[in-house]
Amino acid sequence: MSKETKNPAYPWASGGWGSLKSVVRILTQEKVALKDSTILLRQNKPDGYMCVSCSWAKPASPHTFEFCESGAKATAWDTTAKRVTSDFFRAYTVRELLTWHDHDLEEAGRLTEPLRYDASTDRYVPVSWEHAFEEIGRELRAIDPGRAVFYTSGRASLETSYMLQLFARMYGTNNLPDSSNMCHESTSVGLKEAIGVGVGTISLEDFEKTDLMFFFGQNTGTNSPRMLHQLEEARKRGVPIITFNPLKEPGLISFVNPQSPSKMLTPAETQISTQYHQVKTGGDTAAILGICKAVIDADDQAVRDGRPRVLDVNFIDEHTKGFDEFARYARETGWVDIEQVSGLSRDALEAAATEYAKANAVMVHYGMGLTQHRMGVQNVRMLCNLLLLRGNIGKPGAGPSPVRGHSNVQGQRTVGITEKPELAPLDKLAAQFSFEPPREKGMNIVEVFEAMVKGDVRAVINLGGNLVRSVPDRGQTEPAWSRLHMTVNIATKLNRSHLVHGEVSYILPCLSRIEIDRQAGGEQAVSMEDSTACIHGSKGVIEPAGPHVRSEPFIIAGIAKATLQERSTVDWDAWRDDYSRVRAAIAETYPETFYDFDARMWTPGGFPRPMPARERKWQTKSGKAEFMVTEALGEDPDMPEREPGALRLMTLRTDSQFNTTIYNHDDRFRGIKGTRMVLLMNRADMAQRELHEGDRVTLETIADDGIERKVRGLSVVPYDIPAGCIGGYYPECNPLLPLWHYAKESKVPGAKSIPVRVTAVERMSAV
Ligand SMILES: Nc1nc2c(c(=O)[nH]1)N[C@H]1C(S)=C(S)[C@@H](COP(=O)(O)OP(=O)(O)OC[C@H]3O[C@@H](n4cnc5c(=O)[nH]c(N)nc54)[C@H](O)[C@@H]3O)O[C@H]1N2
Ligand SMILES: Nc1nc2c(c(=O)[nH]1)N[C@H]1C(S)=C(S)[C@@H](COP(=O)(O)OP(=O)(O)OC[C@H]3O[C@@H](n4cnc5c(=O)[nH]c(N)nc54)[C@H](O)[C@@H]3O)O[C@H]1N2
Ligand SMILES: [Mo]
Repeated sequence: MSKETKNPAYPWASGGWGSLKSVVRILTQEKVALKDSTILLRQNKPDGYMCVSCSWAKPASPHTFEFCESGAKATAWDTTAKRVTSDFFRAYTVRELLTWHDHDLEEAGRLTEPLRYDASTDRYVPVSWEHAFEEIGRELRAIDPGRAVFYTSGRASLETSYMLQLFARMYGTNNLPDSSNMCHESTSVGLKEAIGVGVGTISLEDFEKTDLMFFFGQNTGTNSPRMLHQLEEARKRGVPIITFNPLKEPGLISFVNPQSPSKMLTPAETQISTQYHQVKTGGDTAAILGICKAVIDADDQAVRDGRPRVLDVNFIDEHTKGFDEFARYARETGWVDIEQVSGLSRDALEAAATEYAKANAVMVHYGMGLTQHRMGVQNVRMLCNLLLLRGNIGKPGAGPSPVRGHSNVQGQRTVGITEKPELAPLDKLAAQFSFEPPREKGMNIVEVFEAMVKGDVRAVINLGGNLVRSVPDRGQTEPAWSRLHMTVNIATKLNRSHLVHGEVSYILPCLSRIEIDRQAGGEQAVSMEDSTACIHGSKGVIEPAGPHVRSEPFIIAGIAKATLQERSTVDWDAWRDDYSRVRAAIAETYPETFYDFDARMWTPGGFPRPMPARERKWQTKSGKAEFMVTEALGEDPDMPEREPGALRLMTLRTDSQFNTTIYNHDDRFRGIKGTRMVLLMNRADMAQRELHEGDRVTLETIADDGIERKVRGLSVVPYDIPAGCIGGYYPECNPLLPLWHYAKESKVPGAKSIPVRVTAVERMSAV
């Protein structure tokens, strides 16, 4: 069956009954008792726990059901009744477990005991926490700190993150990469240069005041579904939504609120996007420049006609730098080039520009479709150009809105997790803790793996994550991982990165933040920052997964104390026993943001971080908001445009996964069932290669570095996707992504534009 018309295999709106069924299915699969499922009602509430799924804002007056299908799945996954105990590791060797699918490893259940790899039996065997800390500490002391790496996946709380960065720096390294290196680092770099803050400037209230929204490369229905509430409300006020996405994602087309009983009975859909532009992958810089060009042309015409200006000239004069040069560039760039690179017509882009010019307050939401490209930072800068033309930053209802991924990925940066020394308050830390922090730059994820491939990394401490699955170039990076001297994994569930282990390897089971965290100082709470830069408290509500499972702060404190010994000026035991002491230290380091932290973290809706750009104070090099002339229209220098048969592969998420965690093998919204080994392809591209639905193909990366990168057995699905662009799933397609194919200025891997060709074909269809 073809998937070319409007959501053919998923012909109804996102949300609705499909969503409810899917929630019930996972609660049953994970054996979460129905009475326990009421914990969902405490999700994202001021007195409850913050969802472990996405980072979307948590309103001050939440809906009764302030959770979504994705959040319910993530909760069920953590609160599962299934357990991995020492019996499990007695039953299976690591070699056997390496043959398991990612889904099956995590599906085995929650980790319950600290484990150490035993080479003589090829098994993980239980050890005491004291033994684990002592040996990890001893090993770390024996290593040059520059060759140890401390990775954070974006779930860890502000308290844990602050402890980890301080520990790493006292130990002697800024090697503090985090998941944002593969995600919104293009935002952190691009927005910072343009407007002086590396995060979005919008708040939830802005949704009530906006009169136009753009979406670029963000799949709301799957990845931040609670945001659909705000979109639905804005649509009711008649706010237009203009979307740019190569795929017609159901969640961006229409929505039935599964939590609104009246709508479930008479399933009225809310139309989400009022214009939908199927831009070519990597074509956004050109598309946005086209909109800018049309707006500037309209302004030129208004000047000639003596009509009111289209540009916000006062804002441009007072607040920005570089306008004249940018305007010249936009006027001089030809429509033919813009149309060719974006894959969109001048008419379509002018239609978007017409809406833009009418609106007083415009928000731009965006995600991985912009950031994970060779030109990822440039995409973000071009977006800022568009906003600046009409003063759409620092006024109600307007601003850039990078929709963040993991639930505290933004917050980790706020409290010092960064490999860039200039972004960490090193002088302050030095004075506060009387030590000399390292000043040299640490490694980001790409640099870590480049060094690892060369054999220059000795140990990796993973606070969450599954790097052998999530990073590029599996053919090189996975073997490099297995050559590490030490791998330490602090995790809730078993994954492949634990099995492709170093010589000394530990799995340390930690609490999920849905669980009650009891320490000597009583029950503890933690905090995190959402996508709109608001900081919230979070308190666990269910019993821990087992008596030997420990909190992340407990584990970091244990490793830090054992490693640093008498060198440490921190009383790690005291911090472990009472996290308000950690919060006091955070408040001392960052008084402007975190004053009175303990009390303010319970503010309904969270407390906002100071955000100079919201007040039109620009902490950029020039002290102004900066326009940027891009180097090129967005052409990817790694993409051999002239090679016949070259295709751009984007790697996608389904509604049944959270990054490398695979809940099941369906992609409900895109109409794919039971397999993730698919290739979404335009019919014209299929015809050109004489491919039929269901044929199995091999993809090969186009590169001239002599390394063969292939993924075999991808089943072809005809799909409504621009010609020359194809789609596959993350992480299955990661072997195709070269480590050197990343955004130039941010080093975010170009996961949405991998140059590939189809090689072998296994014909499954009767021709
Ligand atoms: N349920 C669930 N929720 C999640 C996650 C999850 O895996 N599952 N992951 C979390 C994390 S860490 C993150 S970072 C976010 C990710 O959330 P998103 O930012 O939405 O990322 P993706 O799902 O990778 O892809 C985004 C969209 O970009 C489009 N796209 C691809 N290439 C281009 C392009 O060149 N231009 C444009 N305009 N669009 C393009 C794709 O069609 C897709 O709709 O979600 C978070 N939330
Ligand atoms: N090709 C391609 N590659 C990509 C992407 C893409 O779109 N395409 N997206 C990139 C993005 S945006 C991201 S963010 C990265 C994510 O990459 P990672 O951070 O490496 O991966 P995750 O899948 O988020 O991590 C999953 C593991 O975290 C552990 N975990 C879960 N909850 C907790 C917890 O509360 N505490 C601790 N300590 N551990 C926990 C579990 O053991 C689980 O197996 O992948 C990137 N890689
Ligand atoms: Mo992410």
